[in-house]
Amino acid sequence: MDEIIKGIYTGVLEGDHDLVVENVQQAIDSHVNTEKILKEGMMSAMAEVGRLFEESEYFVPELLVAARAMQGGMELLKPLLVAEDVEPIGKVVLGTVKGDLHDIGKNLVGIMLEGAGFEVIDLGTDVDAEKFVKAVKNSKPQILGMSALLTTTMANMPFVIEALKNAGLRDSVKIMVGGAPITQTFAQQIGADGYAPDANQAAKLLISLIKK
Ligand code: B1M
Repeated sequence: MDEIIKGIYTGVLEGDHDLVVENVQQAIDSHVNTEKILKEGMMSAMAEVGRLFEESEYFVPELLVAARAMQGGMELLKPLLVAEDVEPIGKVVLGTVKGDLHDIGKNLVGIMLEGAGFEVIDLGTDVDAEKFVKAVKNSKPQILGMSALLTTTMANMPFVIEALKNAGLRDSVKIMVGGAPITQTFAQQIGADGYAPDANQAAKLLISLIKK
């Protein structure tokens, strides 16, 4: 691992926001590939943070500082990933489901979708069915994207789909779901139109859904 990527990795792992920001900026200035910064620097460190949490070596405070450090790096990367001054090819309403506060993956999906030319309306985290329905009604997106990181909160996804049906809006949007515990089988079981395992695939999936 080269020094800059190592600095980013260590910064996320140790929750050192300044170290991440400093090294991401250096990586950008040195024209290091954006995907390398994201995957080898930040995402692999976050996977290690998750492992340490599982092993009870890290606790919630360590997760929080690691997340803050990663968000700092992502803010610097965002302008490189987002398409500017282009006519949007579609509109997406995005949110993390009720009871779930994890937003790094969802934010990354949002950035990649913006990069692919979509207008993204981000409802944030802990979004209940009523708020999703209201956003679909008011903003009329072609796609609704739901993220969940907990096995407990993924169970809230079907309630959103049910609420859309009850509001007579289910056929007006395609539904994409994702997040670490979500699988293609789960997506099919709950009646979603698509599942993407990561942010890159999410952009590809959306383009194919919108063409349908
Ligand atoms: Co939490 N947490 N956490 N956490 N956390 C996990 C998810 C966990 C797996 C850790 C572990 O045990 N190894 C575990 C869940 C276990 C389970 O349910 N099976 C867990 C737990 C238990 C908890 C708490 C319950 C801990 C507690 O309080 N005791 C608590 C719950 C709080 C709540 O939400 N109500 C909690 C809290 C937190 C923090 C708030 C401290 C913090 C989040 C901060 C934030 O997001 N702003 C946090 C963190 C950081 C994590 C880990 C370490 C990292 C998550 C992350 O950001 N990954 C995580 C362990 C892990 O993932 N290895 C863990 C990086 C991100 C880029 O990946 O989010 O997977 P990811 O997103 C990917 C894909 O999943 C996909 O694309 C993304 C990019 O490629 N994707 C989509 C995501 N959404 C998508 C939507 C799509 C398509 C693709 O379409 C719409």
